[in-house]
Amino acid sequence: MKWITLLYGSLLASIILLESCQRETKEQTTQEISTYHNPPEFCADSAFYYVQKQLTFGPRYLGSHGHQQCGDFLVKELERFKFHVIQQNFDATLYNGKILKARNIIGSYQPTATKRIILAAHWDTRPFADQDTIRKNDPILGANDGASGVAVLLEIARVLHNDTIPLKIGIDIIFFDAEDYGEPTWIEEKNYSQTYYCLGSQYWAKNKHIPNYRAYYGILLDMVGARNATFTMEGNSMEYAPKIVKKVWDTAERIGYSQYFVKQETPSVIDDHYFVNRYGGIPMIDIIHYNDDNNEPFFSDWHKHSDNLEQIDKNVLKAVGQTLLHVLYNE
Ligand code: AHN
Ligand code: ZN
Repeated sequence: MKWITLLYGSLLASIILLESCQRETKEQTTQEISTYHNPPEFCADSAFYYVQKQLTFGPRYLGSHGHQQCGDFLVKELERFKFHVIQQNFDATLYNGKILKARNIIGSYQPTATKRIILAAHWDTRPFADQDTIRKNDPILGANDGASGVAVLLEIARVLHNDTIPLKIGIDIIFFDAEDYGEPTWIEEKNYSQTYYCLGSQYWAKNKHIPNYRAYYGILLDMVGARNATFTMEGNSMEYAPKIVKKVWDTAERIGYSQYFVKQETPSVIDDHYFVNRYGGIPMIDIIHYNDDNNEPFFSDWHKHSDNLEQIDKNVLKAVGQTLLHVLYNE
């Protein structure tokens, strides 16, 4: 009985999405028609639905029931969109010496195309709320820190699958695991020789899912759904892939999203892209909600219980997703 309800639910969701989102029709100049390719529309309602859907699994930290369930859902969804899926299992050694099972999920569009672009986000969530004042030991829901990036990428997969004209380039969507199990703030003795964040990307960068795998460049999404988001030009992205930063920020500006994509350089962040650049040899940028107004580097609900659905703004998901589609369709 339950699967019938589920099937009916997703069917209903698909119908609603089909009605609410249609292909973009924009006025173009003659010159633009020959040189510029307008992509299909990124559906903000569908992306929002994907955030909601992930939250239904509960917190999704390593070892949790929600983590297992959500991972299975991501694989199924990518396969439904005819992406070729590889699950990369590995053992994650935590800051406390414990070892937990983890998996990177890689979905490939046009797996045989040689020119490839990586789109990535972490799919696990933080097991503690160490930036909060209450229930610091309880896991967070990670609507923005986790679910938002994954949601944008699932919607891109849906759009690519639905388009009648396939792109010539290949796209690899990588959902990195074990990004957010870094040592909690109450641990005094920190081991500065390594970070216990970004364990999935550290593993992938040293053990690619395909031998001799290469990509033209990569784009990482981290915390891309909160209202009033500001995506600044992050230091490591500027150091390793300044041209890609420029391309993405120029594209956002061109289509009217400069309120979110701010052309201002901000300090380096250690995130999954750092390890892909450093050990993986692939230039990768990070689109990350940076904001140090209140001495916190990221959005104000970062690593707090308030990182829930209420913080998510469809318009922000749309700005990021539509910008990415414009970039992809013009490669
Ligand atoms: C550090 O806090 C060292 N880097 C930020 C990576 C991160 C955590 N992204 C989301 N959660
Ligand atoms: Zn986090």
